[in-house]
Amino acid sequence: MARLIVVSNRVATPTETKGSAGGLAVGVFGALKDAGGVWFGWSGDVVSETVANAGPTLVQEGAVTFATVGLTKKDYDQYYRGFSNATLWPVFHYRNDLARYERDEYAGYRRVNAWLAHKLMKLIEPDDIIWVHDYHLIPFAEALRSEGLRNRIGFFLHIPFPSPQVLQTIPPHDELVKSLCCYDLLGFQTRNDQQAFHDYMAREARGVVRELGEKTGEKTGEKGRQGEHEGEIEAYGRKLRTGVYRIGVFPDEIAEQAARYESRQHVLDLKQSLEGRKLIMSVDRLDYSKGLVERFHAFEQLLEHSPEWRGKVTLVQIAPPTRSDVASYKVIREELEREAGRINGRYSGLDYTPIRYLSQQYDRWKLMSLFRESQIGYVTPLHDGMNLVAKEYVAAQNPDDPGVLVLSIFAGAAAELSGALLVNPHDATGMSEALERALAMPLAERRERHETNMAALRRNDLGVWRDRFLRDLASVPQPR
Ligand code: GDG
Repeated sequence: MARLIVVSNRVATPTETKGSAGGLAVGVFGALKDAGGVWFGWSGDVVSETVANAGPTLVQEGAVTFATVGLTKKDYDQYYRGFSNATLWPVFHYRNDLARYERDEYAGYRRVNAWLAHKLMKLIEPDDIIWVHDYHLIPFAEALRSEGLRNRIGFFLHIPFPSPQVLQTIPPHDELVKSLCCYDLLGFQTRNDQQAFHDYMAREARGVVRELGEKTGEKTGEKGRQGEHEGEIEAYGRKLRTGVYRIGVFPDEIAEQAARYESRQHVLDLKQSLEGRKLIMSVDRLDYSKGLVERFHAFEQLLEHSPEWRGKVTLVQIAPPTRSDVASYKVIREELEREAGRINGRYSGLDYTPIRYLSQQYDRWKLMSLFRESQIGYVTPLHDGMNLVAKEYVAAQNPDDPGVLVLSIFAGAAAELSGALLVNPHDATGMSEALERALAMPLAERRERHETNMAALRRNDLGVWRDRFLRDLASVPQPR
């Protein structure tokens, strides 16, 4: 069996792969453990040039080598904070209004990709399969190819792929797409994202796009393949495959842990403090793509238009800050604090605060047990590649008395979770109506919706996502 090399902007630490950090790290590590190999990327540290050049630092854990490098301040500013998070992230989430373009940041982005690729070259063996993750590393395969590498290289985009006109707001859009064509397999979260890429390839890059049709589970006998289209592209002198691979979770493990933590002190404390009120739970990295302000406004409308709910329902929003040195993240944080304060000022009582806004990180299993305790999972991003919180919320419910998922149509997860109440995050009235409907939903309907969602999660769990991608990558012809 070929070894696997995983490349991602950040590398999980060996401890994080043991369970509590998050599903993705555990899922990817599972594949690495089976095949043996290397997990390569940035350590998360900003270091001097001498230290950066001395890397990578290698840590061995069984058959897996964790190989990490530090970044200099300049590299961090240009590659990570600049082009990745102040250009690509906003544009790929349809927020061109928040994006900036600086030529030297783009140059830094390409320089760091080339430097990382050069560092990795020494660790690659001839039959290794290379799996690169996310928007920070679009030019990575091109850099490896220019060092002469012939191995199979796949890329999975965790975030949406924008429509061609939106992508074109990034001045070097054509170079980025040409770089993507140096991969052998491109994986997208949804059919929409894949289609947007195909549209660009056909219309702007004048490539040949072949839709190879929909794979059905019946034809292949495989789990979780329904609705997953395959494509083949010929462009810039290369031939590559595209596919839809919807990322999932391990639902039974989450259900088990959420139930195990149910009687812990933090849950009892929360229950006591709610004094019988209904609980709406939201958890997101603090990011403008997650639609937090719009969500607060819809909750405010519920209190405004349905006075019977005042004092009877609490929204807990957990939002650990991320990328706080990027200007637009400071703005969203201030706006959120202001809006939570304003709404609470309007509707609080001496013993009631409608929104509890917690700007901090919580333990993963604690979060799952809070999900289980709540009546509504309120997940309303403006754009989201998949949104794992929606899936975790479903998995954490008590099947005998499940909560209701209120989910944005703009989350990739909406294509699978047909048992959710789907909402448009730009429609505050529609969202507040959905909240009301969820709060009053009879048990039989809640159970039915939950079963539908759980079946979808089991059909396409994290293992299915990972194994399908790797199997498809292994089956593409070896590049010449
Ligand atoms: C990107 C794409 C795509 C959140 N707060 C805490 C915490 N979390 C965990 C959640 C979940 C993860 O972080 C967030 O994943 P999401 O999928 O919701 O969103 P992104 O971070 O934006 O991820 C997204 C994903 O990649 C995977 O492909 O689905 O669309 O944007 O697991 O539970 N975990 C802990 N404490 C917190 O306070 N422990």
